[in-house]
Formats: sequence, C-alpha cells, structure tokens
Amino acid sequence: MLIRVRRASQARESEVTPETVYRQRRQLMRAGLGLAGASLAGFGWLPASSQAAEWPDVPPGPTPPWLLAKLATTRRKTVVPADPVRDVVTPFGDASQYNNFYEFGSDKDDPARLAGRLKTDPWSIRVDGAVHQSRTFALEDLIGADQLQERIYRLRCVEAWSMVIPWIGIPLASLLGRLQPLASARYVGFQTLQDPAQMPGQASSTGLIDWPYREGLRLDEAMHPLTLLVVGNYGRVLPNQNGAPLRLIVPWKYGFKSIKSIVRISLLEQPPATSWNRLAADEYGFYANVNPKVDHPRWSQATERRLPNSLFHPNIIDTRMFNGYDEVASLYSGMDLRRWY
Ligand SMILES: Nc1nc2c(c(=O)[nH]1)N[C@H]1C(S)=C(S)[C@@H](COP(=O)(O)O)O[C@H]1N2
Ligand SMILES: [Mo]
Repeated sequence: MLIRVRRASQARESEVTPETVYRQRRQLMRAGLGLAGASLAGFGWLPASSQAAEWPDVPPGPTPPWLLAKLATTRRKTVVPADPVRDVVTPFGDASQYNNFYEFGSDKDDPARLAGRLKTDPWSIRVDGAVHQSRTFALEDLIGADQLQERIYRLRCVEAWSMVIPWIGIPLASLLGRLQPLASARYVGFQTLQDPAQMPGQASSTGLIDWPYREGLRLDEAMHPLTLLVVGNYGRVLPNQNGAPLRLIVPWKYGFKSIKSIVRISLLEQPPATSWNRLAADEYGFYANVNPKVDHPRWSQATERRLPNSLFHPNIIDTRMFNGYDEVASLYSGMDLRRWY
C-alpha cells in the first residue's frame, strides 16, 4: 500500500484558480502535461501530480455571479495542520461523498445522492434576538464586503473519523461585529433550513432529530478567529452535501457543531437547545470540544480514523486535545472538561 508523504509546503492547498484556468489545467493534466500545465497557468501554485489528482474533477455546482467573483479573489490564509505527514488534504471525492447531513438521510452516501435537489440560490438568513436590529439578509449581503479566506482545517467527527479540508469563508467574528450584538448577548444559535419537500430525511417518519437541526456556541467561541462561516471548499462553491450555501466550521469541536445550510442566526442570553444534545445529552454535550480523554459512552475518543483509509491502510491516528488547535484552550480555563463535555 502506498502511503503518501508530502513536504509541509505541499500540505497547503490551492491558490484559488479561476474556473477557466482550472479547466485548462485539468485538460493539460489529462493530456499528461501535469506540472507543465500548472506552471503554464502561471498561478504560482505548483501541485505535485499526486496532489493535482485530488483536486475536484467534477464541475462545481451553479455558482451565483457575486460568489464566483468573490471566490476568484480569495485570500489564502492557511492554518497549516501540525503534522505534515498525516495532515494531508483529504481528496475531494472523500470530502464530498462521505457525509453526515441527516436532512438527506443517515447513510454516508445519502447527502451526495440527494442534496443536489436543494435550491441554494437565492438564499436568505434571518438574524434576530439580542442584536442591534433584527432583519433578514440575502446571503450576499450577510457576507458583505468581507474578503473570502481559505483555511485548511482538520474535521473530527464524534464518530471517530476525520478529514483535512480546505474551506473558504469569512470569520464569524467579522459578521457578528457588523451585526452589533447587544451587551446582553452571551450565545449564538444557528438553525438549518426545514423543508421536507427538498430534504427527504425530514420527511421520513423514522427520523430521530426534531427538525430543524440546531446548534449553538458561546459568544466568545463564536468570536474566536478560528470560527468560520463557510461558502466554499476546494477552491469552489460548497457542494450541497457539504452544507451549501452557508455553514459553520468550528475546527476544535466535534463535527456535529458545524451546522450546515444555515437559515437563522440568533443572538441569545441563554444557551440554545441543540439537536444532538437534545437527542442524547449524555453522549453529545453542548461544548463538544474534541477531547481524547473523554470517551463517548459507547466508544473511545482516543484515536480516529483519518480518511482516506482502507483495510490495508487503516490510518488510525491519535486524537489531539481541541483537535490540535491549542490556541482555544484559554476559552475553557477553569472549566472541568469532563463535566462540560
Ligand atoms: N444541518 C446539519 N448539519 C450538520 C449535520 C447534519 O446532519 N445536519 N451533520 C454534522 C456532522 S455529524 C458532521 S461530522 C459534519 C460533516 O460535515 P461534512 O459532511 O461537510 O464533512 O456536518 C455536521 N453538520
Ligand atoms: Mo459528525
């Protein structure tokens, strides 16, 4: 079995490449010109041919013109994963076909099969609660003039598998700054779209979740510079199965905190009820910080299966406290993280 090992510099993902250049590059690569093609394009992004093979080989979803323009000027601000050997960017194929998005079903391949029907443009987001002014935004206005940033983050699911994904978005702190929360605001609540006509998982009577899917953060967690509101990944518009057109990414917490397809953001004085916590409070806490020392009642959280893996290359690695993002530790100083799991 081939174990891919790359230099640290290669663990950094793309400069965002305009779609036409991207297509040309793919064609050149298929024609066997790989590296020559990439440098001909003149973007200073020099993929190893193995890495180029991981770049999405499928057309991006329909992208509204405002977002296409914004994506083209994305600033790369890579949070370099700590271990250059194991923290290799997960191939797009895995990131877009092995998903949790219960609105489309509970099997890992349900979202990729069924989320295509979700209409993501136009999209509006209600902002309410303890905020200067409650109002409904078109997605474009919510993102505002902020420049998009690309960040490569580890994603650790509570089910003990993980990936490394290049996201594109804006810091949530930037949006909150513009919204002007009132002094009484202590938490931020988020809700996913509820529309059984588009989301078959919400129509099935066997569903566990009391829709809509809800998540929440303490305000200081929401304001942390690592917390991202995401509109893209792998240099493109977010595939629907990854939570288009707008999702949260909180890289030091278990994946279920990173709520998809957001339609409502509320500034709150009390912690909001959150979906998995309501379902099984002893298994899924409100904080849900990645913590190798606090096991899930039914399985260990000490290790994780890093995708892609196989029978011959199981790729089991140690899980790190806060998923390796030590800079968030001060948010929890003085808290017993066994109690506040
Ligand atoms: N609305 C909604 N958001 C969700 C989920 C979901 O079922 N519904 N699943 C969560 C879980 S458990 C994980 S691990 C991540 C997976 O994100 P990905 O499919 O983009 O990797 O999304 C999270 N966000
Ligand atoms: Mo998850």
